[in-house]
Amino acid sequence: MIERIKGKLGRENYRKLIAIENPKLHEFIYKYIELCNPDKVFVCTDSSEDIQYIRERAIETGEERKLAIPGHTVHFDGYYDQARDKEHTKILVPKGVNLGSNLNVMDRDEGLEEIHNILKNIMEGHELYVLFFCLGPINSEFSIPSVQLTDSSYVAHSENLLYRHGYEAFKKLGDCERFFRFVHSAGQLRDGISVNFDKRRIYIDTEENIVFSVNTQYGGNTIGLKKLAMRLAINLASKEGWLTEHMFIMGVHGPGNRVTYFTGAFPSLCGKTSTAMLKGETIIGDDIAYLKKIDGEIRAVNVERGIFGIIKGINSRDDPIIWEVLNNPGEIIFSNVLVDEEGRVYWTGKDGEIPTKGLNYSGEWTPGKRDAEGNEIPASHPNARFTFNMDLLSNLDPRIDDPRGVPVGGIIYGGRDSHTSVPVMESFNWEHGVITMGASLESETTAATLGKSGVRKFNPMSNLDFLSIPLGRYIQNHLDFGKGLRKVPKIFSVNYFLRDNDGNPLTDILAKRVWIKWMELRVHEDVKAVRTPVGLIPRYEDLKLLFRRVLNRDYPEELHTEIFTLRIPENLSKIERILETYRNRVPDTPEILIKTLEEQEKRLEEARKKYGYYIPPQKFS
Ligand code: SPV
Ligand code: MN
Repeated sequence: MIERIKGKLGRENYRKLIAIENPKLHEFIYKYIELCNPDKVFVCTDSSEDIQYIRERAIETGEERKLAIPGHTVHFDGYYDQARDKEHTKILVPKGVNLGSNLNVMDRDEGLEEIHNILKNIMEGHELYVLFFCLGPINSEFSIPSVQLTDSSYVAHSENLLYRHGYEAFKKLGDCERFFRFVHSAGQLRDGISVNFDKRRIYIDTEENIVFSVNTQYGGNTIGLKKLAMRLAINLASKEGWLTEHMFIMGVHGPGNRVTYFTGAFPSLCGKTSTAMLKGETIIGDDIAYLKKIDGEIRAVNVERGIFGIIKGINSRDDPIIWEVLNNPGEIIFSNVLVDEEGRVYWTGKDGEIPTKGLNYSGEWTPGKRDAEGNEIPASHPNARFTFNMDLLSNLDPRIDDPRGVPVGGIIYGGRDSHTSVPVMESFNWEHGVITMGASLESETTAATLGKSGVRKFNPMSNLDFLSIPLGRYIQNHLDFGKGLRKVPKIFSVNYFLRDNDGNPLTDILAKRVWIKWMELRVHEDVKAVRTPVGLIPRYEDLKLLFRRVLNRDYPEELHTEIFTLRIPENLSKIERILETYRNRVPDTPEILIKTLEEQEKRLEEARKKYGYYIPPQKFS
């Protein structure tokens, strides 16, 4: 067998591989070379020549095409392969293990058998790329070394932009078992696009820390180090006593040059990246964070080094920093946007006009084009994305690669909620925040996952899609995490999507710049807050000052009253839904969760008796 594998690798690649003295790593790589049977194998080290080779392969294979601006390329995923496929993403569970009904699971033996059958000879005629990365900063207690096998040059190229290179780190590490493993094949391709999407499978084996992904190209299903690694890391973190979260990390700049770090968990397409990118602040990460308790404080690192961001709605006014990057030379992969004959890209919400013809994820496109089901095809998919390394950003926080991470001052939970929560609120304490804000998070579904958009869904910590441990245990881990700290971070909720009775948005997109500054002041107790039955809200006078200072805008008291009115019926029905879920569908729910929600319910009932169903904030001051 080894001779056959050596033949596929060739001398140079074999040399690169054995320079890492790790038998477990070799065993894994050889096993899947043998099974997938690619024509040849390329081992990508951290060298610029190897990284350049992957870039070139992405063009040669047709998975990417060059665009007009130097460094820019475009990739198209298949028409039916435009988002995360939750239905076919499964955690493999050994017999006798029960992860509860909130997770999509499958018997491990059956899953492994099925996926190994699909993988057999799947790479015939393809080149396999072997890549090494480090999740989290290099040389850090947060680091998780990872190896990716993929026959997609687009996936390999994306990962080279999105993650810290880890070949040298693997070499230093030598013989070790604590590393993540990913096997991906795009399967059969036509014009550079996966054709067998009906056999798309993403299977997660936490026993051996391997994720398999086949017959798909969409990044959320294929970029092993992103959401696939996240499932492995949630399981590992639970065993080792830390947290893996669907969170951005940002530095918020307060008075006197103070920088306070926040993490924020939002479901996909709910303003997570745009918050992390707010003007005047600095970014550490926009999607995934590892959190550890170090010396009595919570510290966080960005697992990634690049952004796979949603492009819809990016314009020069609301997202000036990303806009600048996207319109200048630099290494960027656009996916599922519209491309015109001159190689310029367009997306929904971009400044200017969308042309009347071009190429998109459905092929040649003109307005009014319909798909096989009769649906009108937009110029650019709502989940179209850009991929770049964060070095292109002018607002990159200098501590991005700090091996000790940054101290967390505040944690934010946000969702897409048209009618219940106020725009910004602070919890009474850690437990109250974890339970009523994190564990009770609901959000309307978006185009980031396959299926209908706009449906209100329970999504605790915005992390439900990625859980690989029982939900009750996951929440208990959060409750425990706040114990034994010198300084406990404050927990906040935000809601950018509040609407009036006619369905009109109540807050402007720029108001989030004010909410974040208020939260920063609260972390340091620089302003007071108003106690309501559900949490602490801002005082009118503080927001008035901040609106003036941050946005140079007036902030009328009527607006404050409208957006901070406590909506009792909506809050009560939310608690009812959440309690129903935890009581009936989460067998290992911590008792304190039920108790805390019941107490909140009681406070709401009492307030209703005293002040009515809709209570303006002045009543609580
Ligand atoms: C998300 O959907 O939460 C993303 C993109 O950040 S994906 O990689 O698809 O998960
Ligand atoms: Mn995400």
